[in-house]
Amino acid sequence: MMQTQTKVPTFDKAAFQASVEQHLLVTYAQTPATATSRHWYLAMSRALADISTGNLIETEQQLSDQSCRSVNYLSLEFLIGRLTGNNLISLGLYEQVSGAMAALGQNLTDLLEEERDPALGNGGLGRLAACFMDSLAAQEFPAVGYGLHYEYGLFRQSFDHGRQMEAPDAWRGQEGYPWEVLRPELNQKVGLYGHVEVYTDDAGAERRRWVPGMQVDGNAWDLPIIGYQNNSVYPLRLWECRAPAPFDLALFNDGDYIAAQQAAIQAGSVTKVLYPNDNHEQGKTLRLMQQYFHCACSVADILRRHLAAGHAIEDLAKLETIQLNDTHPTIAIPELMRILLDEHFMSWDDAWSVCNSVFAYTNHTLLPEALETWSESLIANLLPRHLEIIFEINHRFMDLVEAKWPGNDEVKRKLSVIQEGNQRMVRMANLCVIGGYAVNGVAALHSELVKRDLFPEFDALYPGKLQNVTNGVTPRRWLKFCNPALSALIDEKIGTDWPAKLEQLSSLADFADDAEFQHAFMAVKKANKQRLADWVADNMGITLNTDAIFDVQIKRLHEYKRQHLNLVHILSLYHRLLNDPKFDMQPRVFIFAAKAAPGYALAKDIIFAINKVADKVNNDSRLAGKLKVVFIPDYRVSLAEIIIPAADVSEQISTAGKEASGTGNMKLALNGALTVGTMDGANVEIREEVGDDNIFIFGLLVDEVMELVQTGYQPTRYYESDSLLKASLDLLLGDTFTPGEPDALAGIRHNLLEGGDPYLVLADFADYVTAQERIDHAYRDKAGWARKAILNTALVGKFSSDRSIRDYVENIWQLKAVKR
Ligand code: 26W
Repeated sequence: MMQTQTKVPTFDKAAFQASVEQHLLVTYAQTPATATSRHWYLAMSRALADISTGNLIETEQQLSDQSCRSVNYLSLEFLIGRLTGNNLISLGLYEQVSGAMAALGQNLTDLLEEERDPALGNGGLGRLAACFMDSLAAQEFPAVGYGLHYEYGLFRQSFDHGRQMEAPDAWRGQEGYPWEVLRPELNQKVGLYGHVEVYTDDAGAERRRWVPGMQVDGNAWDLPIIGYQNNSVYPLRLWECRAPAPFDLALFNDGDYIAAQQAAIQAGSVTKVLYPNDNHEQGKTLRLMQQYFHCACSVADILRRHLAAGHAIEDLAKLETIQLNDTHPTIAIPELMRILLDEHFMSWDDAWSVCNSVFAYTNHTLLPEALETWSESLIANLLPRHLEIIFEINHRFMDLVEAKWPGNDEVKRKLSVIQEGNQRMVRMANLCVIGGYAVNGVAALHSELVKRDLFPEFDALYPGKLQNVTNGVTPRRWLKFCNPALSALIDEKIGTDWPAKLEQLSSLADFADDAEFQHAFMAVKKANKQRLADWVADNMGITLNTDAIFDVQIKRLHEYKRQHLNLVHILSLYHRLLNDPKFDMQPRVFIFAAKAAPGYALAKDIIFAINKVADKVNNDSRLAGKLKVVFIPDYRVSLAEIIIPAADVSEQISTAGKEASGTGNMKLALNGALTVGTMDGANVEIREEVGDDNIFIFGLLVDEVMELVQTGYQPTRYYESDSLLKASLDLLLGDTFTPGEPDALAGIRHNLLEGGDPYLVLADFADYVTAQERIDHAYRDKAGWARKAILNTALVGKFSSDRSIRDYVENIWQLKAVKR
């Protein structure tokens, strides 16, 4: 097949081997005789990082010299996953390095397993940021990612008698992470606390400035984002907070030495740990410190680059745009205003017009408990000058609202950045919409709901500001790297350009009915199922039948994602297998993986329940192996890379209107899994692409959900009138699954009945069961299933994050690609 010429650096095997051995000795104090696999992995990765650091510096220089417009992607989370294997693919060096290491007596696949996942994110939002960085570099759209260098990433999860336990995640290990490079010349100083000083400048004008109560250091760590076979390398710049030397602190604290040490200890903990909440906001002071620290370092670094390249501050928006990944970095808006006003002495209007054309904001959720608000008093204490600026922004905005809707106090109350009440709160999303030039949702349906339900007045006030950019995933990690067998098969059929041009997969549709291709495709699926089954056998001691349907639900544990709907369906299968002699089903393995926020009791109860049901079902000989349930512990990117290629069925079963997009749904479909899903998030667009015959849609639509809730949803009605549902839920009573511990699972049933079932599990149950029966029947037709699976892979090219990034570039950021 045709192949285009790719730019790959020439590889000098002997020099590379020498570099690895040099790192082994000099960086890790090992000889080939003493080195473990881990040492070899570290030394090899350092040797590779040496190559990419050179390219990083050269790319930076080129972009600065050529005055290229760039995007700054600000995110509190980048869930990058392991870098070494993926970077080898991007560098185009996988085969060569494999050979070079083999000659040193080392197996590359084993070495790659030594890498710990950098888990600097919770879930979808953090992983999206990682895919976007990959796609920016792949297409050479100038970009810098700005995040935090957490000492501990997302907690490690284990199960103790079925219950989630959390342990700290020291992702860098004792030796440090081999891909990161410290950039001391980029360090920043960040103020906190203190007061606002009014003074008279030389021209006699009254001015205001912030006098911080203390200062902390921001150290910059760069991780290389390596463009796919193009030699461009962009920085993912992660800030680490360090307490400054006590001497400085003592000054700031009026000589109170002990208090200064206390403050230093507090400052040292700002970037200690990633907050483990997903879609739930808690309002903790340390979290606001993290957010401000992140924004202060990043905005200062953006301005440093801009000014160092010789540009005027007034021209900032010509060269830089700042994308806010959800509201977590919102404080960057008043921070930039503060710098423009108080340090560059710009007028309010000039400063505001710069801000207004620099910032854009992505909304990732409509859940009210996830929309960030910060108490006014907390901000007043930590960031007094920023609060003044927020008030001024709001004051001027209220004039705009008054002009549009004269005398309408209700709309003012609704749109105001300040939420009134006994504790006044600052609404970060409102500040983002007012302070930026674009706002986007993350899937077509979600963006419509942002306009219709969340921000209708903003949409009227600023026509065109509210947009959609449908999410995507990087095909390099989520197909080429994680599914090498399928990738090789695709290469054979359509050539090797698809990882950078995923639309090309559509020509695979021509082979959907080709029996030979169907066999090859399903043989790959089977081998991937075996790889997962081996992992489960080795790590969990559970044997899986690879002829069974592998049915996968992998995502954070949350009520709105409805892992408990899946559970109640499993209970219904258990009930039918034991009580209905006429009932038959295709053998099925239900695979779960999910972390619950440590403070989310019901989510943890659902994990416990699934584990307990698994214990019982997996060992019940009456089921003749038809039903297995596996909850894989410690879900993370590297596990997703094993599970996704092995999936037959992808569970995307959120209550309609609640899942903004989903991205696991895209990865699973890309790897040939069939979706069972609601009309929610990007499922809607997946259905549009693959067609109704190749997806199993069920459940209430968004408007039906809303109407049912408004007219008074009564879950007990469903319970009373559906005997299968009743029998299934009642299995949660007693001690069927928790011998000696009766009613240990009853809390979930209670939540669904007396608790009102806030996510309408019972309302969707019957239709879900029907969809699952359709899956069961479809799987019996081997050729029919193969056809559907192939068409899923073939028809989801739209969901490449390369396309998402092009949408951002064309509709929001207005960047030009810069080739190296
Ligand atoms: C402040 C607490 C908090 C923490 C994280 C609130 C909200 C979040 C995130 C916005 C949650 C999140 O990851 N949202 C997910 O974003 C994905 C990428 O756009 C979407 O695909 C998911 O549907 C959405 O749940």
